[in-house]
Amino acid sequence: MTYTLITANRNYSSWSLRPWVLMKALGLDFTDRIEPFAAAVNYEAFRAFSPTGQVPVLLDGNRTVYDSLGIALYLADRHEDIWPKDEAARAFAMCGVTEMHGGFSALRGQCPMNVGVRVQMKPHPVDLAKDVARLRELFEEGLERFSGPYLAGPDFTALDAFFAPVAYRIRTYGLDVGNGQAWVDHVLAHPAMQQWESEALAESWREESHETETGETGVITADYRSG
Ligand SMILES: N[C@@H](CCC(=O)N[C@@H](CS)C(=O)NCC(=O)O)C(=O)O
Repeated sequence: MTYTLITANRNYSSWSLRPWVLMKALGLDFTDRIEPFAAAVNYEAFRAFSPTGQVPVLLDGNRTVYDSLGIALYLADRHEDIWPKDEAARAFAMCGVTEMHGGFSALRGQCPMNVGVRVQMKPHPVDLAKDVARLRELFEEGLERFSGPYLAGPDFTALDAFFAPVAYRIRTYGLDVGNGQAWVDHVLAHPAMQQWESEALAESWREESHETETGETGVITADYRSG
């Protein structure tokens, strides 16, 4: 029996992208089920399959595994290569994943993922500037210590998956991550990320609250969505 991974809109759903790209990049077989956002809040509808009323959710037989970090940890118990093998790289990856999961709230709040759109941003408030500086530091450290092209060495791991939505945000909002841009370019060119992006651009769903949030960050200079 294969897994079923339930995710939402490619264009907006940053938490969905994490396990999706991890499973794709590692070649794990799964049925890909999309539950698009139908409203600004989808709690009641999503409660039909998710205890938190949120996506992503992984179904493994009759077991429901939820939360992007819960899913990554569950998969790591069953499959090799979710974490780097090298002990130092593994420690770096685990700390980075948990830092992303519990932190970067200014980045998440002020730069919502909107894959197909480009924005000329207003000047960064202090909290966002701190998050961007920390991203730059983390990316540069990973690339320098483990020699790239991924954040914790030669292979795509959970660390890259957890920052994959950030790569789209960096491009959408033109955030400066210094030499960390090499990772952004590399991960955006990964076949799994290319697939996610082409599906995002083809989507015809538009969710007003996400669009409004993006518009508030500055001036929209391009929208590559064709759907
Ligand atoms: N901590 C959760 C957060 C999940 C989350 O916030 N998911 C959003 C979609 S990206 C959601 O389902 N929102 C419900 C809604 O928009 O109604 C995780 O890591 O999976």
